[in-house]
Amino acid sequence: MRQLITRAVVVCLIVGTLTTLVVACGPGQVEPTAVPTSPTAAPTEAPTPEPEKPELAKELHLYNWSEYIEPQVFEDFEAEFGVHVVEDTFANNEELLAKLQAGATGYDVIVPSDYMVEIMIEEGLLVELDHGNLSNIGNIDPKFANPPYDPGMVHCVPYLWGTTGIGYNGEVFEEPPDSWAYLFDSDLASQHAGKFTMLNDVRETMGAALKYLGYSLNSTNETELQAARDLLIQQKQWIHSYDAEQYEDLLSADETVMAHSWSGDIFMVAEEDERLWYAIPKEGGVIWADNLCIPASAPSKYTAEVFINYLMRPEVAAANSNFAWYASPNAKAEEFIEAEILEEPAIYPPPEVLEKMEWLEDVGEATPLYERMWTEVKAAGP
Ligand code: N2P
Repeated sequence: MRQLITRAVVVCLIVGTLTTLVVACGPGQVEPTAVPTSPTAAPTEAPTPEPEKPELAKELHLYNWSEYIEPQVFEDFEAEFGVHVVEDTFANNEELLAKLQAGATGYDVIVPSDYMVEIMIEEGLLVELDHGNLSNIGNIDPKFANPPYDPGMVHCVPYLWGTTGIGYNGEVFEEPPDSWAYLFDSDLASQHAGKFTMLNDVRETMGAALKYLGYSLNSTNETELQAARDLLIQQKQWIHSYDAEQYEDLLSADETVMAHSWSGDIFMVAEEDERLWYAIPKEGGVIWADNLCIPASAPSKYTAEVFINYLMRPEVAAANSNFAWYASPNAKAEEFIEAEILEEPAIYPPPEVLEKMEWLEDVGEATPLYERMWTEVKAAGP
C-alpha cells in the first residue's frame, strides 16, 4: 500500500506538471476538465459552445463480479435517466478477458481488477474516458486517483477495493485461521478435508500457494511456479472445490467450514450468519482494487460514462459499499458508509496490516506459464 501511495504521488506530480489535466491530486485539486491544454497553448478568444451530448441508449450492459452492486442502484438509475441496466456476471478476471478477446461486443461497462486493467490497456481493449463527462471524478480519494496500472484514471475509475484472505466458521475454529498454512499445511488442511474451497482464480490461487511458500505473488520464476503448482496438486485431495461465486453460501450452508475468500463476500453473508468471519493471513494477503472501464467495443460510450459518473455519486458509491461490504475508494462516500464497515479492521485494515499486503501485477511474459500451471492443477487427480 505504501508503495502504491508513493508511486501514486510521483505519478500524480508528473501528470500535474506536464499537463493541466490534474485529477484529484490531493489538496487544491481542480475540477476535472475534458480538454487538457499545453502550457504553451494560446488563450482562446471566445468560449466555444458546449458540444451537444449524444443521446443516451435505452439499455446499458454491465459485465460485473457476482453480488457486487446494490440492485436498487439499477432501479434508481433507470428512474432518473431512463436507461435499463442489464447485468451479466463473471467469476474471475481471466473469464472477463477471454470474453472480450473472443469478440464480445455487447458490454458498455466492465469491472476488471488492477493487474487486468494493465493487460487490457496493452491489448487495446479499453477506451480512454472523457473526464468531461465524469463530474464526480474528484470524489475519488487521492490515494486511488493515480494507480500505477492506469495513472491519472485515463481508462478506468476505481469502484471498490478489498483484500483476499480466509473466511471461516467461528464455531469450528478455536483460533481464527489467520495463516495460509490452514489451507496448505498437510496437518492443518487435512483436518478439514472436503470442507474448504479455493478461489477459482488463477492469480489468486497460484498467488496464495506462492505466498505460503514464501515467494512473491508476482513471481515469474519457473521453479517457484512449479512448486506452487505441486502444492496445489497436493492440496486437491482436501478441497471441496474451486469456487469464486458461491463459496460464501457453501460456508453458510455448512457444506464447508473455511474458504479462500474475498473479504466482502464473507462479511455480506456474516450479516445473516454470525458464525462466519474473515481473517487476513499474518504472512500478508492480496490487496486489490476493481475498476469501472469501458471496452473499445462498447455500444454506447456516452451512456457508459453517464453510468460510471452516477456510480461515483457519494450516496450511490456508499450504497454499493454497504451492499457488498467492500471498502470504497470514494472519499466523499465515507459519510454515508455504515460505521460497522468503516470501523471493521478486516475491511479497512490498519497501516501495519496494509504494509504486508501485496498487489497482483501483470506478470507479462509469465502469463502463459501461470495458465499452464493452472491447467495442470485442474487436470490433476483426485
Ligand atoms: C465480489 C467479488 C469481489 C471481487 N463477489 C474480487 N476482485
